[in-house]
Amino acid sequence: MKVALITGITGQDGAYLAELLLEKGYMVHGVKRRASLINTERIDHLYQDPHSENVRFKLHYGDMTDSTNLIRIIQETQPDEIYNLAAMSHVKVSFDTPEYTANADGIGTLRLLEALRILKLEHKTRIYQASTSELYGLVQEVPQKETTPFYPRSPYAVAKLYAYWITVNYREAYGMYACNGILFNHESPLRGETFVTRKITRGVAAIALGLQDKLFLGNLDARRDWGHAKDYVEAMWRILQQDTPEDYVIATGVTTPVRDFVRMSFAELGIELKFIGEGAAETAVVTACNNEEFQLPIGKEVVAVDPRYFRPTEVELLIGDPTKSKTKLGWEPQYDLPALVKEMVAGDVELFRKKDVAQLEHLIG
Ligand code: NDP
Ligand code: GDR
Repeated sequence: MKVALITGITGQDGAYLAELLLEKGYMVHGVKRRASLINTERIDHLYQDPHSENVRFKLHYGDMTDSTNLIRIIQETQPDEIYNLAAMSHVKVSFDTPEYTANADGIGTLRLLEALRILKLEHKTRIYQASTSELYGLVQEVPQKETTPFYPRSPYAVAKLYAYWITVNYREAYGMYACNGILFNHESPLRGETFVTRKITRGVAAIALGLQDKLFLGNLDARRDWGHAKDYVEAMWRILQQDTPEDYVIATGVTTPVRDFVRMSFAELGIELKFIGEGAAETAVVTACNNEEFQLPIGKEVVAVDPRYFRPTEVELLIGDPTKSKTKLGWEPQYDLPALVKEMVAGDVELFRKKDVAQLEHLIG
């Protein structure tokens, strides 16, 4: 039985990847942080009683900022594959916590690579690094591919740039099977609530159900290449199954402005919008409501721009060229953007019907 270790298993991608690897027959170990509240909601359905026989899913307390702990977990689990998904992954928050972000996202990757060398596992264990389209930052080339120069635009992206290159360096210096997946934005109903897509689909569901008045957003002009996390974890696995270790761009090749994601999400519930004004003064009002269940008054302002969500330096345009991953990995996404939006909006409507979530204003997005 193959053994995998996933850092960041409690996150969006960790949950989908753990599910995939269990389906493939792996023993799955995950690193989880201690938190004052239980933070395993996304993976609770995978939990197996440690007292039962043939347990294939196990969690270990750990943190990317603690080398000794990572060494001990790797020594105990002796993984064939490590998926390094753990990170302070919010671009805007990284401007508030730059040093911590560098430590967890940048040096954290080095800690894992060094742990493999210290434990003499560098020729046994394959390692996947969760690299990001944020590396491309300020546009140098469109669409962005494996050879496009990097120009990071946030403390998060700079930390991930270090992680990218240290992964390449350990591959070249020590012959390790270490790879970067340069993944463009990928979303799902499990997406963290402060990333823009989930913030939008939650907001749309809450507004339609009368639980929220308005959705405040930042830069509506930013364009992203959005895919589905389920498709993207399949690519992670494929990257570690090749004969030779290489880096791959994973993307859909389609880019869409945030404004259109808002429009599509409201339209999913039969609510049509008109955007008025520009920049920080832009708003959106309801022009039609074609759903008996969700009755919003025509002319109601449901979206407004709040400059506090603007970033000191923004990434305006991301669009990936997935030719290499399609050709070499045989990877093909199953979801397009309309299918993603549909699933996310339906998921949030369902969620709000089940429980009254009154803490929306606490989201800092
Ligand atoms: P999430 O934010 O949903 O999950 C991040 C995970 O990392 C969580 O399990 C979190 O734990 C854990 N974590 C954070 N800090 C630490 C730490 N110091 N030590 C141990 N664990 C930690 O991210 P995603 O699932 O969306 O993304 C997975 C990875 O892929 C991240 O590295 C992200 O930067 C990268 N990425 C994501 C993309 C996307 O569009 N989703 C695109 C490209 C790259 P906890 O639950 O306790 O907070
Ligand atoms: P991103 O994702 O920064 O691309 O990083 P996010 O969803 O946070 O932002 C996407 C774009 O939307 C604009 N935006 C807003 N963003 C948030 N969060 N909240 C808002 O209210 C809002 N309004 C507009 C942003 O300015 C931006 O342009 C994600 C993370 O998952 C990273 O970890 C990952 O590496 C990259 O995707 C690829």
